[in-house]
Amino acid sequence: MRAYDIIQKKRDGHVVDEAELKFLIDGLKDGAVSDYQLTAFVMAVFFRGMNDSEVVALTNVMLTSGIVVDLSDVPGVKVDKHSTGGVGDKISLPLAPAVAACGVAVPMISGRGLGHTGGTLDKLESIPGFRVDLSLDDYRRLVKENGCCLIGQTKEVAPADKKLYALRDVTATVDCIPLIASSIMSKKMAEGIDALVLDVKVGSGAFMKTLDDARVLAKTMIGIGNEMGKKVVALLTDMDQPLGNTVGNALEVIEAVEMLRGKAPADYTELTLALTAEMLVLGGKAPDVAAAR
Ligand code: IUR
Repeated sequence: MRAYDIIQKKRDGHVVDEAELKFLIDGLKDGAVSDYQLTAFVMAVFFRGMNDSEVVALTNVMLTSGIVVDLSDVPGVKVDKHSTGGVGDKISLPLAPAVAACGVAVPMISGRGLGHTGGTLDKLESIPGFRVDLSLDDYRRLVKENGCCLIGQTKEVAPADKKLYALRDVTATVDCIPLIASSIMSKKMAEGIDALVLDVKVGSGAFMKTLDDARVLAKTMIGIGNEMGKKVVALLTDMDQPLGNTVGNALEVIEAVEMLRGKAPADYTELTLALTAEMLVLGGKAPDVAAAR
């Protein structure tokens, strides 16, 4: 196999298979494939796209470049939530403990701010002394003990995604739906979850500016999850204005605490309830969303 032939195949609009994707991704690690070859391939994907089987294959190659956490000794259905990123989106902070308090375990590997959007880890770190760099062993233990744990992506989780994302970031290939979907899902599938709720933001403050694009991204991620044996639900939610009344790490933590006290703005409260309810249904704690709420 040669990187040249795989790049040419995608450049000319043909379908590549999992072995070819694995050759490119693994080759980057051991030096057989150079950064410029992988980025040429990624640019070809940007223009030619990927079909459903290619997106699943790419996700699988990135997922299996690292550790897939085994949480089988944590009882019950494990459910996470992922947001595609917005402004003032501090939902994970009250959502994870609220869902855990209702008896569904939430293993959550969160991200940093990306572009203009904030990251859950950055928000948590505005609490003096709060550590997000826990090991996967601590993560497993805390999910078991507390019912939820939020940590940052460790070097063992989807390392190929980290490398590929860094290359996309400097080659104008971030905003490409198959690459976004496989990047997000490779990390989510490594968490040890059984089910996932996606909050796909749409609007001027989101990466997806139109409902059509948001729907394609949501369907692509649902397809990947289902193909990997997970239940996945997606809500398309408004990001034409910030969520809640605060933007900024420490301010958002304060607003999240207010939320847990029942005193948060209506939009923030509604979306937290909507996502929490979906998670409780997936976790088997309620027959439907109305009962879960
Ligand atoms: N979040 C990810 O994990 N990957 C991506 O490509 C984007 C957001 I955009």
